[in-house]
Amino acid sequence: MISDIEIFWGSGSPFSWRVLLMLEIKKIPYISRRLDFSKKEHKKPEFLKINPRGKLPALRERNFTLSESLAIMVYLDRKFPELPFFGRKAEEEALIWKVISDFSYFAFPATSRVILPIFTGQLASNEDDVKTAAVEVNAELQRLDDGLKDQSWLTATNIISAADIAVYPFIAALERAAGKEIAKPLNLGFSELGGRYPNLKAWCQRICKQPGYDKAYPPHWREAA
Ligand SMILES: N[C@@H](CCC(=O)N[C@@H](CS)C(=O)NCC(=O)O)C(=O)O
Repeated sequence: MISDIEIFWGSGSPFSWRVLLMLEIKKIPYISRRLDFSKKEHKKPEFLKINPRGKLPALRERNFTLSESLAIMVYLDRKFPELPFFGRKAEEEALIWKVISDFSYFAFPATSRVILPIFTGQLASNEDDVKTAAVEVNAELQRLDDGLKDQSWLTATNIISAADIAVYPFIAALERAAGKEIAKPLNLGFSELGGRYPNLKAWCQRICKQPGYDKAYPPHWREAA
């Protein structure tokens, strides 16, 4: 199917991954525009016209441009309502936003304090802070694990939703970061997610089985496993 939806994204960006997962799972046709962080393509004037902040992801559909992963997810869900990712009923939509808000306010700050220094080679100078943040991250992972004890998805709907897609890339990034050789000696507690958080691991595996998961997976993660 021909599409006018262009998606600008970067490999390994959890925010980009949210959008790509949604596009693939909902089978929304799109034109992929991968930008290379190492070449600073996201800071070039041409892209700054689409997102003046120079951040990925972004969407362009003819004259309409949009940044912010959650806003893009809402836009796509409205345009392609089959398999709704933001629920059908008021209660469902509210609970999906509750999970996303919880994650954004309580888990994301500590999560980024762990993953950024590890992925950007700045662990040595931030080791103490990474360890402190990891304590907070573990508390949040425990909450998620407890919540998944009796349900398959992060909200009690019996289908995958935007809540799962918004949170998953960060959990995958945490597991990958903690499993890196340089991070292993710190024993951050989530390099083998399933050992401590079996419900969360099972949820990750359910997401991995979603259609299009492989296509959305960060390509450079495969190249440098
Ligand atoms: N709140 C934004 C965050 C976007 C963001 O921070 N993207 C990162 C990649 S994960 C980025 O583009 N960083 C490049 C830079 O800041 O130079 C969203 O949800 O889309």
